[in-house]
Amino acid sequence: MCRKTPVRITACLAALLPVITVVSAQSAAADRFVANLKPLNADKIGTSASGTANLETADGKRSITIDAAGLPPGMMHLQHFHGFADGKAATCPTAQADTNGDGFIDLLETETMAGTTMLPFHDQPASLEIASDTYPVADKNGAAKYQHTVLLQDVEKALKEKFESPSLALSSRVIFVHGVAKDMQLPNSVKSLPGVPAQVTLPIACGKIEAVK
Ligand SMILES: [Cu+2]
Repeated sequence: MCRKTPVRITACLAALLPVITVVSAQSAAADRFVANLKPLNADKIGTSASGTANLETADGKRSITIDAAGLPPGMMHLQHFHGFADGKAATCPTAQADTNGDGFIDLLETETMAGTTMLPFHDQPASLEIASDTYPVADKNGAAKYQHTVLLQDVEKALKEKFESPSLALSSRVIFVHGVAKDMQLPNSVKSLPGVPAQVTLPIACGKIEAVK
């Protein structure tokens, strides 16, 4: 029982403190997004890549974690979110994306459904530089882990300048992981960016980013 003596009042306040802390933690809930990465071109490349991406905002920073497995081992893999500058919803390509019918869904064939390469997941996402040697490297078992935190305002500013995109619009983006071994034989019909071998850009996994409620 709380009697009105100074000592008792302090004890009563102390008993209330944990309740107050819990309430404030709930009101500051972070926004979270996930993408379940599913294999692309698996039947052609002989490995089935998959994984999970988590994107979480707190205190003006966005932390991104991508755990992938089944990747071609012992090599670096480009990974980005792709989307449309006008905010139209991007989707992962289906078999219909293989417009030249060669059995591969190459980078250029993803554009109708998934838009263009926007935000890279390497050591400097806000640079928006696609060419980098700091993308994650798959270990000998084909597993790769990426963890990075960016200032939300830096990324939003960069995307706005390059794409005139009003916001991150994460729910309208898809994440791609790319790349097969450089000595893998691919038909000439598999297209890539100018000057970049198709082995580097071939999509091997894709996942739509979705808000976690
Ligand atoms: Cu990409």
